[in-house]
Amino acid sequence: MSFFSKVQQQGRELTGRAFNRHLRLGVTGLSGSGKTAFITSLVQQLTQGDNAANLPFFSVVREQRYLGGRLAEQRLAVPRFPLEQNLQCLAQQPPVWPPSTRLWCQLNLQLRYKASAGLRAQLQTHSELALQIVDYPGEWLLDLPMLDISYANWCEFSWQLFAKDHRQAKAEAFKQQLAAVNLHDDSELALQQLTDAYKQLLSQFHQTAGAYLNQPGRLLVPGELAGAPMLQLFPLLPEQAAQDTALSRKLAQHYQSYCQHVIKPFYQQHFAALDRQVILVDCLSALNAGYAAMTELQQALRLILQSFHYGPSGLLNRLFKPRIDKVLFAASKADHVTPEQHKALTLLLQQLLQQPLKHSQYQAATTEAMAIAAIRASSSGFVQVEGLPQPCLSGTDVEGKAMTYFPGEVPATLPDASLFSRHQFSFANFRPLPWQEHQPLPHVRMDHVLQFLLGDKLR
Ligand SMILES: Nc1nc2c(ncn2[C@@H]2O[C@H](COP(=O)(O)OP(=O)(O)OP(=O)(O)O)[C@@H](O)[C@H]2O)c(=O)[nH]1
Ligand SMILES: [Mg+2]
Repeated sequence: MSFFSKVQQQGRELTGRAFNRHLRLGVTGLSGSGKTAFITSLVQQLTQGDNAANLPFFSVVREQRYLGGRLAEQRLAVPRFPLEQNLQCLAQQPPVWPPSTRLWCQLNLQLRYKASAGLRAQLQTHSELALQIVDYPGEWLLDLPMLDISYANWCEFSWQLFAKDHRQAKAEAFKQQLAAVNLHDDSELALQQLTDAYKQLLSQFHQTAGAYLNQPGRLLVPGELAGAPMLQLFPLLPEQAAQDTALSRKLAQHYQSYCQHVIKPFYQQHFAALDRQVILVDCLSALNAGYAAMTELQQALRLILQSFHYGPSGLLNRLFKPRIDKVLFAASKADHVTPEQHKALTLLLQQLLQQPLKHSQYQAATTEAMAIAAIRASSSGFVQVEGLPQPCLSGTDVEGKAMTYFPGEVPATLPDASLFSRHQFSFANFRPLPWQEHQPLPHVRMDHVLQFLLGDKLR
């Protein structure tokens, strides 16, 4: 794109922002929390599912003022969110979930509607809202907290984490390898060998249910950075990091470069200018994984959420310092439990987020919490047990076996360690329901999601 058209496009974005016709939606969540499924569903609902029977709570649709959504053009150099490929996965027989995200990508939507009242309703046949959504590998999100600490502090933090029950045994071999290392050898070969060992450990953690905090994220999903020297990065033992040696100096340098040249630009490009945010949390998988997983999930969310700016967006703010004015906390995959458990799931999510929510910065933003399924993969009903109706779910498990069962209750408060020693949660995963292209995707509460995120902008 030429300099002139780039400036023109940025100008259009600024004007749109000033007049509130441009909205950047941030979809935030750890790897596997359901970001890609959420974006796929949201876009599909806005472009093909826009009827009142499918989205009864979305007022612009219910009031028959929604004229439709279409994918807008975007810069050719910007990777595009693979909407069509994701929908193809879901339309396959048997259907499969869209793959995990390996690179960042973006989608622009143009929503057309009739204004409900005021000057715009009288003067214009229709109004438009541009919606921009970005997707990225969840692993990268966990790098944001690294910006706030030094290399030595990161080593301290990492080894405290690796001492936890669900990690300790796995970290032992790498710990021993480090303990025997020559701290004066900062050669390429030594660095690469240790990085490879750490990378292996990170992959093991990544496959451990409930081990969320794996840094640096690019070591797991390097994207375009594969082979870059600053990815030679691992945490020395804290007492080693505190010494001024060739190895600790080199690693501190790589850490600095990683923060400066990878995390900061990623943050500035994709997160610093968000208007609204959805934070997806997969509470049910954490419950399945046990107490240590729940605490680590809470810690990860607290660290991540410190990186965002919240507050009302006045005109000047909107132009020069966009702030997030609405945040939706969504417990994802609510179709893994029966509907009467959704209330408890929402309460559990609120408890999990209690610390970040208490933080004063949120008080300036409007927040809401709900249990949702971006793509519903089960249907709910009742079976008679000893003459009494008992709620149940039916669906197909990942191996293709049909199941009808009661998945169990969701605790409405954060369970303590003793509950996990007495009880094993086991909320199962489902294969997506059979679906035909151009039909609305089945969901739970995506109409509430759309109303909360976009309702006021489409009035
Ligand atoms: N039943 C059900 N499962 C879901 C839903 N959304 C996501 N899933 C499951 O969760 C898995 C991960 O979802 P993704 O959307 O790929 O998660 P992500 O946050 O994009 O993950 P990364 O790309 O790795 O960061 C899917 O493969 C599904 O198995 C949902 O609404 N209902
Ligand atoms: Mg994804």
